[in-house]
Amino acid sequence: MIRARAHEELLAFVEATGIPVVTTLMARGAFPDSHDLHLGMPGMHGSVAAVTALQKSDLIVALGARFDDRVTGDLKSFAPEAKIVHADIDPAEISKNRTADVPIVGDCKATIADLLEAVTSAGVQRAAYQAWRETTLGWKATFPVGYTAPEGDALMPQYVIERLGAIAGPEAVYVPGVGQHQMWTAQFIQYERPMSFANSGGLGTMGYAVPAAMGAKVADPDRVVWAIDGDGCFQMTNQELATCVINNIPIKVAIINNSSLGMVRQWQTLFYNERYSNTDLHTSVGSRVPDFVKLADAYGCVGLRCERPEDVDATIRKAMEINDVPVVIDFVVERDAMVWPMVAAGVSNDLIQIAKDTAPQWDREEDDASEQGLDPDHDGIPSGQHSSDPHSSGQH
Ligand SMILES: Cc1ncc(C[n+]2csc(CCOP(=O)(O)OP(=O)(O)O)c2C)c(N)n1
Ligand SMILES: [Mg+2]
Repeated sequence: MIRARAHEELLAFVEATGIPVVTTLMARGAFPDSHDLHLGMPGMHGSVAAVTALQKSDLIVALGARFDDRVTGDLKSFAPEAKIVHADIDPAEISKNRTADVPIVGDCKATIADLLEAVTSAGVQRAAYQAWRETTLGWKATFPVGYTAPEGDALMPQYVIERLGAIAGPEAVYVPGVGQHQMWTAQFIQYERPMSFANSGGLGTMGYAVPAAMGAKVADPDRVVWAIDGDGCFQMTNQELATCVINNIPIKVAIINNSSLGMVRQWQTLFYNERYSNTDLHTSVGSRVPDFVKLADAYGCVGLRCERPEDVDATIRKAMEINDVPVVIDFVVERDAMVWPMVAAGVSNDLIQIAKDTAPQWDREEDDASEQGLDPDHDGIPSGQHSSDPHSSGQH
C-alpha cells in the first residue's frame, strides 16, 4: 500500500463503501488513524476492534497484506466466515497462507481504482454496511488500546511514546527497532500520513532503528526523524551515530530503556514462570552498562536522560530544539510494563487478552449493543476477570 502510493485511492474506496479498515504493522499510516472507520492494527498486539473485526467479518479485502502468522494467529481458526479478496503485486503471496476466493495480481494503486469503479457500477451503498459499522465502532469505543501505570511515579514506556508522538506530531518520521518499544510505537503514536513509520516488520531486525532513521533523514532532511529504540536494539548499531555525526545527519534517538530484552522478558513472565534467563541487560537497573548519555557524548551527540514522568515533555522539547547534531535521550522506564492486547503465539485470535488472564468483557459491550438492537455474535469468546496486576492492564 505504501510502496504503491495508494493511500488516496484507499481513502476514496473506504469513503465510498463505508467498510471499516485495519492497518497492519507495515501499513501504519497508509490510512489516517484519526479516521472514524479506522479500527487500529490487527494481530498479536492489535486492538480488540481490529482483531475481532477480521475474526467476525464475512468479507476481507486484503490489499498488499500477506496474512502473516502474527496477524492471523492460528491460521485454521482465522476469520472462519470470511470470503477473501486478495490483491498483491507478487503472485507468490496469493493463497500462500489463506486461500483467496478472488485473487488479484497487480499494483495496489491501479487495483483499488478498479475496485472502486466496480463497486460503484455495481451500486454498492454505504447503507449496506451500517450495522457492521455500528458493531465494529462499538468495539473500538469499548476497548481502546491503553495502559495503566502502577502506583507511584514510575515512568511508563507507553507514556513516553505517546508524548513523543504528541509533541513531534504527524509530520515527523518514527522508526522503532524490534521488541516491546516497537509495538508501543505502532500502538501509541497517531499516524496520519504514509511514510511516517518505518519498520523492519516480519524480518524482526534488531538494530534497524538507528541506520534506518539515518536513511530517512538523508532522504527527507527537513523532517524530524525519531529513532525509537530499545536498550537491546540500540546496542547492535549505535556505532552508526558516528556516521551521523561525521556526515551531519541530525537524527533523534529515544531509547526506551527498560534494562531488558523486554519482549523476551514479557514471554518469560507470561509463559516461562518468570524465569528471566539472559534478558537482564544491566543498562539501568542496578548499573548502567553502558551509560547511554556518556556513549552519546563520546560520539559527539547530545545525550540527555529522563527518569520521571514530569520531565518527559521538557526533555523531548529540548531534543526538538537541537538540530545541528544527533540527540540521544535515555528514557529510563518501568521494566515490568507489558504489551497489551495480546494473542498468545499459535492460538486463535478469538482468545485475545487485554491484560494477563483477562479477556475483553464482551457482556458489557453486548448490553450496549442490544440496546442498539445489534447482535455482535460473540459465541465462543470467553470472558475473563480484571487483572490484579497493576503493571499489566491493557485498558485505561
Ligand atoms: C538480531 C535479533 N536478535 C534477536 C531477536 C529476538 N528479539 C526480538 S525482540 C528482542 C528484545 C529486544 O530488546 P530491546 O531492544 O531492549 O527492546 P524491548 O523489547 O525491551 O523494548 C529480541 C532479543 C531479533 N528480533 N533480532
Ligand atoms: Mg529493552
